[in-house]
Amino acid sequence: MKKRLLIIISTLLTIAFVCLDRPAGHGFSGTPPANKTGAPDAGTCADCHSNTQAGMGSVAVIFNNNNAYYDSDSTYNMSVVLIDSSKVRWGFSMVARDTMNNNVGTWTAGPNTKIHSSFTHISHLNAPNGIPNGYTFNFQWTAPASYTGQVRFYVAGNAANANFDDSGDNVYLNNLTIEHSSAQTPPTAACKVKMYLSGAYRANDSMRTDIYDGGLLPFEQPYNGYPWFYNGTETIVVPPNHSPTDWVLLELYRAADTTLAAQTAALLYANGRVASVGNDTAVIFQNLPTGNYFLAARHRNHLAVLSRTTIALPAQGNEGFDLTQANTTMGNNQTIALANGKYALRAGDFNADGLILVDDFNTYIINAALINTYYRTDANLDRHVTVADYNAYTPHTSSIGVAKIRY
Ligand SMILES: [Ca+2]
Ligand SMILES: [Ca+2]
Ligand SMILES: [Ca+2]
Repeated sequence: MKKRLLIIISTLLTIAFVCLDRPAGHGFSGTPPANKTGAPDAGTCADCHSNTQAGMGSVAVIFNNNNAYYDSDSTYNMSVVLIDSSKVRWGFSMVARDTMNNNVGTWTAGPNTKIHSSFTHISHLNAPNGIPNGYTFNFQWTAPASYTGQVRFYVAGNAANANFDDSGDNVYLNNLTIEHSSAQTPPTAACKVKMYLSGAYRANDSMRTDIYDGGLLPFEQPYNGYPWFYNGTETIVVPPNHSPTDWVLLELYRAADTTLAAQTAALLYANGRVASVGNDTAVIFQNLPTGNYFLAARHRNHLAVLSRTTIALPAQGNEGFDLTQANTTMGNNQTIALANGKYALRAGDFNADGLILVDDFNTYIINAALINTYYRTDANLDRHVTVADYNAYTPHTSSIGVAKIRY
């Protein structure tokens, strides 16, 4: 019973202490509450104090004597400079965010500063008072150990009038963007990709590997010619652990502006898995900045598709693109349902222009009988051009690929 009473008293004391942390009408001169930094998901000092950006002053972030770059795992001097000729008391709150708006790096407090909330933001401590015109807070920031790309510091500064009330204060917002040193290259990004080709699909979640098994798969990626003109040097040097179905060409487009960010040729395996040469499980994109990306998947004679959604890369876990699921590609009816309930790219775009039309038939009919070949009109990838390839093409005539990735 005594123990329970102690717990109740202790709880009441804690509540009282939390409330006292912000005495009515006395602002947050001790330390500010969390998430008042002006970052995209945060409030500002003006949530309590008046006059955002209303005064004649300013707040600025200084990074390492105005340096524009940082290196991984390095510590930098930083300052928050508040100026307002009409005020005498000073406070701020700041976070560092990557392009995905994650908190990044760690802080080291300096005079009159304090680190909060699992090191995610830094603020004033015991707001300096009675100092006219402005105040500069100094502290340090240490960059993440691994490549993080662009970092943005968001700051909210409070130039206060020391009237022991939220009124009469000027709140200023600013941010500073710092790039990663160009001397350090971005990391490789591993991405899971799964897709089926309707022409090569047989049954039981499996596609043909006749081309590779027949010794006809080129060792060098085949997308260097028209219409792709992809000049990658992906080459099979050591035989893969499993037989590939064919090469595919993958592209990443930036979510922000849908511009092309990266391309790579990779091997598609019988079970739909796509992996870079020498990698069993993932597609590797070299030198890919951190960001959100759409994926385009291209094959020599199937209709190219663009993912419906984006993912963040480099990925932390098993994130990726499973294009064998319904509604995973942009546009309507870009893929075709298979007997296993999964979806596949449509066979028959023999000239790979993003449309399956009569000119594809004309491409086919020029050489309607070829054996033991790696040829663009072999729609079912059995290494022969026969009427079976015409039959693989006909269900998909009049298919129109999404404009973004058509040639
Ligand atoms: Ca005030
Ligand atoms: Ca075509
Ligand atoms: Ca064939």
